[in-house]
Amino acid sequence: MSIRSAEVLITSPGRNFVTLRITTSDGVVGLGDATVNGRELAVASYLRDHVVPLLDGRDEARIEDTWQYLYRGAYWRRGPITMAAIAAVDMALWDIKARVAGMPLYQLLGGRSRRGALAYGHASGTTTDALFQSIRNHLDEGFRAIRVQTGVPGLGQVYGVASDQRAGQRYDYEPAGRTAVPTEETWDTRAYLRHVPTVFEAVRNEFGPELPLLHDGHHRMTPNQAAALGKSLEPYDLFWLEDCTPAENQEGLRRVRSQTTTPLAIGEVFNSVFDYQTLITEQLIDYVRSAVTHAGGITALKKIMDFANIYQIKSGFHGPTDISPVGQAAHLHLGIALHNFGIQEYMKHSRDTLDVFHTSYTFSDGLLDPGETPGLGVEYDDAAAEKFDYTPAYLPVNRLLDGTVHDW
Ligand code: EZ4
Ligand code: CO
Repeated sequence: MSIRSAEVLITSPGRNFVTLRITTSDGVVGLGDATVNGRELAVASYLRDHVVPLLDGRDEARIEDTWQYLYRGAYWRRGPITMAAIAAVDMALWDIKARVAGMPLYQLLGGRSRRGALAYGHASGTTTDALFQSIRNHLDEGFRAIRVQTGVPGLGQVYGVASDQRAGQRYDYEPAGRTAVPTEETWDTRAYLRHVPTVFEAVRNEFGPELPLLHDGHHRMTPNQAAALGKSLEPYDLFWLEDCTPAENQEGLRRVRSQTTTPLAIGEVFNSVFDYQTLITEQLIDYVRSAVTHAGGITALKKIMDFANIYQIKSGFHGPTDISPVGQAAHLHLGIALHNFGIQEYMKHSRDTLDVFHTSYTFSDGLLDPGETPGLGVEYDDAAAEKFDYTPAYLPVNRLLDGTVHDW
């Protein structure tokens, strides 16, 4: 058998997705996710113009060799676009290998290590009442761990917080609002640092000590500010504080780590094991946040996790709705098999998205399961996909009160 064709598929059921579909000479089909939110067409071009021509006739069984060929062979290494393109090829080849074997992919990755993958959902509110209601909705849906994001008094729209919680509105569909240029938000770190501990105190008082609570700082703090926030949240026993400082500077986490026992998660914008080298070997973090889609695929993410396992660092793979159901399925196959699985982010995809991507993973009693369908367990519905034309959409941009562009 060999690779007969590779197609780059773009669809936009509420938000944009780039998918690679590889078909073998025997007609076996594999899918890979290549979506980079807000920069989708760059990956599509990288794949179409520079990767697809190299795949024709290759042995689809040689996954490691193909990974190395695309990574080392390009000479230009790393970066989100390159690594998402490699990831898509890697996922599709694992999908094919498992379909040929007639097994769900997790069996080829070592088999089941647990009953299910603990998931967390995203609660948010501009007010305490709205936040409590959002948490209750998630508990009713079966979530057993919850991320808490909150508005900040005096600021307007804050990314990660649905602006209007009525009618179940969700923030992840808002940035896909399809504006020609990004919307802009205003940020004040001091106001945020004063407010967040009061919110966690209220949530603990209302929901008790057991519920695992997570929080995302979205790279907005300096190491010193992050250390202060970590300390002030210690009484509320967070499961993790995510992306507390800008991700480029690994050494910055030393200051945070030495000052607080609040567990730290980082890495959703990372795309290589080298982005984690200091963080892992110095045990500066507790959770790896990478997505299979942005870190070079299953092959690469498994290596990061095996490296992390030596240092008792666990997984917390990035699972927002801009990771397609193909990428999310890959997280579940890897997560169920890894020894050092921690938790899986889970934002349910929209009905339209699930009409395009038919999934076989399940969610019950707080746990996700990849299911028993051979391969990744996702089918792409071309007829449904064609109904949704690509439309540019951007994540927002953050500015300080004086107008300075800030991290977000
Ligand atoms: O900003 O998915 O933890 N989740 C997040 C997400 C990311 C988006 C980026 O595309 O921080 O909301
Ligand atoms: Co995040």
